[in-house]
Amino acid sequence: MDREHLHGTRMMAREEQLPTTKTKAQIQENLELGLPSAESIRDRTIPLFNRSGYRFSHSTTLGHRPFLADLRQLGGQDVAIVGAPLDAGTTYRSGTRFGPQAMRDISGLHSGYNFERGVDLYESLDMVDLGDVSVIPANIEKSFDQIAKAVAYVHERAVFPVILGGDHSIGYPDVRALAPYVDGNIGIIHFDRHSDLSEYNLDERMHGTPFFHATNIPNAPATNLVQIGIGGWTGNRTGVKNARDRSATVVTMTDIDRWGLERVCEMALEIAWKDAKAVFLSFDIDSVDPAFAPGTGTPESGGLLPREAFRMLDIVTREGLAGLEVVEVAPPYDVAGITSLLGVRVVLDVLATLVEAGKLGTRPDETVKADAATEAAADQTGAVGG
Ligand SMILES: [Mn+2]
Repeated sequence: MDREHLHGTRMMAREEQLPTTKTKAQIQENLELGLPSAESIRDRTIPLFNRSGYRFSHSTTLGHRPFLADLRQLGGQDVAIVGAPLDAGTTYRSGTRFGPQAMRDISGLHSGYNFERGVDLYESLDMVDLGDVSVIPANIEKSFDQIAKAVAYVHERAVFPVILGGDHSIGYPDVRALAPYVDGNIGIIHFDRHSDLSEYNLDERMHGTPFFHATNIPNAPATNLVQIGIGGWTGNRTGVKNARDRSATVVTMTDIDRWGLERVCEMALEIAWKDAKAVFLSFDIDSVDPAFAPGTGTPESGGLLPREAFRMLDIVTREGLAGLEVVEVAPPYDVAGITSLLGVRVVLDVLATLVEAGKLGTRPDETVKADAATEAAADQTGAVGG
């Protein structure tokens, strides 16, 4: 027996005979629908937005909103959901690449209607899910380029982006994407147990570094950065030095206990909006106590209660936002999907406040008026439905 008699040898020859016609057509279609990748991506068959379901599934959408397969159709909608399934930035426990998928799955529980708030989000907002950005798992800088280009495209089309992380390193490309579209300064309101202001973790830009690099962007000064919920034993000293040097505002859990939620949030609004034209909201799920949000890479006890987080989000969101990211949901450590559920809740609550505040979509009272007008018109024409 020699090499030629091996099944492996025959199958190597066979592979060359297999057609590639449909694969090539699919690649071409994915590039057209999903747009070309960032310049740093050498493999030009990879689209900016993953259209194939390859590797990270997006078999469902957030809240069963329509999946916008063709990115060229973006524009005119109110909200675009963008998955950033990245965990290359995690320094210890990875798993956030499954965050977007888990949040989309559990979001099937929701109807878009909230009795307590008197809002039907899906009546008030035209929401689409764009699926996931094609991130490059082994290269965080290329992933940043991809996420920044994808989210910038959403801003360019004047749609409000909701970015589902992903680890917190995506905070940097998310702000980088926004910066060119704001004619003035950007404020950042950042919920977290960790200040994420180091220049590097382990010699690279990782999930403890986003706000160092974001606040290097000329129109995103650290003086407009407010960090809420910081504390515990997983912080590091280099980030604190940077916060001090750059005059960032750090609100600890002790501050929240001492001054109360309302006063802390009013102050956060003042600082974030001071001489700023837009505010970006970055919500790290680990700002909530791990009793309620165990599915995260760097849990830290003594965080916010969910009801505290909801009240605070309602206050800091009222003046409007230019974008939202929910990061650090790591499903491998989750229990019964409660962390993913909380992540979805943050998205829906923030959107509800933006709607109620008249900052996004159609306010509930306007929806009611429009319905009444439609019914009145229908009455007049006699075309009344059942
Ligand atoms: Mn954190």
